[in-house]
Amino acid sequence: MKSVALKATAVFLAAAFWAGPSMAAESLQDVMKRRGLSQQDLLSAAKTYTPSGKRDEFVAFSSGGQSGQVIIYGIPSMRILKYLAVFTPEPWQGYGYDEESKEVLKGGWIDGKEISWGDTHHPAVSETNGQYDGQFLFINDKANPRIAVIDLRDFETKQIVSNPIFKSDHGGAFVTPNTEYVIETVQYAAPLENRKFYPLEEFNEKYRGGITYWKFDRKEGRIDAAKSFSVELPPYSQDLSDAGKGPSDGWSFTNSFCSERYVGGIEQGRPPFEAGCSAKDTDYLHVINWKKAATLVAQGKAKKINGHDVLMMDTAVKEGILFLIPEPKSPHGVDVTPDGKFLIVSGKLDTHVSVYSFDKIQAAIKSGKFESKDPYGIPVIGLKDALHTQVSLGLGPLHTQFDSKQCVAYTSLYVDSQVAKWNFCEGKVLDKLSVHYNIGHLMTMEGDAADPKGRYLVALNKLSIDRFNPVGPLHPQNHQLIDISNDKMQLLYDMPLPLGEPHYAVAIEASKLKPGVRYKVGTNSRTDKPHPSAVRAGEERIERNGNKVSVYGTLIRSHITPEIIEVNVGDEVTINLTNLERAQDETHGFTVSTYNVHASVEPGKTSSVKFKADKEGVYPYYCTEFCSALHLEMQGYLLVKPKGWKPSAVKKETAKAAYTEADYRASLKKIADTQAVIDSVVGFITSTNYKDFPDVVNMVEDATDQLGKIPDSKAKHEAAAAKKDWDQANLWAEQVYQYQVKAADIGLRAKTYLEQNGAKKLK
Ligand code: K7E
Ligand code: CUA
Repeated sequence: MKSVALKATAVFLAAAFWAGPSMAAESLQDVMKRRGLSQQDLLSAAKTYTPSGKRDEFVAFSSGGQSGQVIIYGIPSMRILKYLAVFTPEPWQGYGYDEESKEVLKGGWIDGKEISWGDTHHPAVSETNGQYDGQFLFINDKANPRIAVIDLRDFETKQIVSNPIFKSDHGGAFVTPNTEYVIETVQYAAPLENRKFYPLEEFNEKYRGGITYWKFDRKEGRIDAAKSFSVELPPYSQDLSDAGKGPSDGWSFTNSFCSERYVGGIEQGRPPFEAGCSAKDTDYLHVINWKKAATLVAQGKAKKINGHDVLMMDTAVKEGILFLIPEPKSPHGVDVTPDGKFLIVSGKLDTHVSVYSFDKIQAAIKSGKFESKDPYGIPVIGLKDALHTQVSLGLGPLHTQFDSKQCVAYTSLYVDSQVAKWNFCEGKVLDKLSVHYNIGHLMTMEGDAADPKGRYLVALNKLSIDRFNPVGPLHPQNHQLIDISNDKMQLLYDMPLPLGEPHYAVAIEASKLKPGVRYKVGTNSRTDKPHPSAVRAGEERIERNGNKVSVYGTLIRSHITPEIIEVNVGDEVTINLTNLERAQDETHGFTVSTYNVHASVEPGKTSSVKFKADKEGVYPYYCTEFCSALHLEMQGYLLVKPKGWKPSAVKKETAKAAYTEADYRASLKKIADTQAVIDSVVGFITSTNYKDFPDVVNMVEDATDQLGKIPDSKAKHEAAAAKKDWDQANLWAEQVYQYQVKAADIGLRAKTYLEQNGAKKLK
């Protein structure tokens, strides 16, 4: 309690010092003048500023680009909330440093080799009836074709699956309206068989594109690889995809570029890829009936390639599930409108966006009206027969997102560095806003769902050149927040994003996310199952089996049980730790000096770290999260004994008596004073309707836990005092005080919470 009093005194002194008459508070006008702010700036600030303690309306999940992670931030505050570990080891979360997460990362190994990074592009939130449900998040790795599954109940990556037949991807992750499947498409064509070499001269015959439909098992919260399948596609550089919804549910659409099938070779005197891949005026939009494809696969019509079901092109054509439509010109992305009636494709090298009508496409298919076949025999629907309208928006149109207002869409213009607001039903431009350099994707709130929420748009700009304080040649990315609630778009805020290039992002209403704050005690968070090595208080132990040492320990403020681990050099050591806390935000971290392990053990979680104790010596271990006043004391020793070491070789020195009876009396006084504080806090809490606040109920339980440990230590200090063993008496009295401090700490937190959240006094 002394520290609390000291802190209060310091704050008081500081306030007295600064509040002198010469330092009168600045008025709003003063601040505007001093910082050079306009009325417009103030309006923008008012639209984004989120006061202390207030939360955001939307939560964005942004791809972390080359970092292989996901970046989570709030809208409109643009405050970063978390870097979520996905494809790349991340020490804070213990990701790649504890055994449970290593298993997840291992799921993404390819050909038995570890891959410790990813190039994330497109996150997707799971959907129910085409609407974001806030349960899961998926994201792809373009470099090493993989998809990750993140559970939004705890914001942890649960699974990584690597594509069995692709060598790169881009068009992932996109979900079907009920998240039956997660879509992933090839980017750069290659032979589908693994470890198969064909020269580029055989590109047209042996190289292939494709689309994979990963079956998602919502109950398990995992992709079911065995029930997933692919459709073989021509080597056309499939780009992005989108799933149909509403009337177009059951179909998926994939744009492409380089349908020239150009293979480069500037070394042989041929024009480079960029020229050869953009020679034609049109590429192909792929139209696929995935529901029927799934049925065909179930009927055994797929071929096994690398042990995976692939519906081959000839089968797909024969069964009438695969069609092409010309699309101008080197397009990037395809976006299905919220009503599912239209698909929008932008040609990077064309000023137009093309709006295709799903009805017209279906009519052409039904009547067998095709203008030609591609070299692989796939029927091609005439552009005119599928088009609803085309609108000229500007230079370098890329991606499209939707508003809550009917027929209103926003398209990024890469070359013009603008956002175009337009009406896709009537085909007319409504507004344009200049953004900073080279916008790639853009994101509206739930803007690719069946029921977009409007309000805000974020421009994901590729360059940030002169926008922020310079940090060297490698610049952060720039996410610009734009208000779209009025007819005219209004730029509000620039946020530097310093972790890889976020290609795409999705934003969900914050109220749809309800992540937990603790696990059921003893949970392996990566499998969502009880951890076999979890223990409860009192069950801690160390077991040896040959040279394998298993530690079953617990963490609770402020100690690690066990506090000493003795092993022999060469032993294989596994330390399993269960965090027994129930209080929110009481995470303990764990590491052992120089053994390159780390775990983040949130309340209830069980994590394990494993290493070979290959060097004799003394290695401290400790808790890495500042969890309590005695956090620094949350420590222990790993003693790695050399071969042949014998305890008899050491002369034991007992510590000299250091404490006196007076010390013991002083400790008892301190305990009594602290108890008085605790009693007053408990009195306050129980005089309110605290039971209506689940968070407080948890804190109270936690504090009660701490207090429950006191009688044992109290009996010990009293017994020692009776024997006049003042050392032992003092140490156990001190332990009583520790439990009190932790209880008081939690109690005060609960009291503050009640005061701030309007708890009522009970009579
Ligand atoms: Cu950069 Cu969607 Cu991969 Cu466009 S993608 S910008
Ligand atoms: Cu537990 Cu610090």
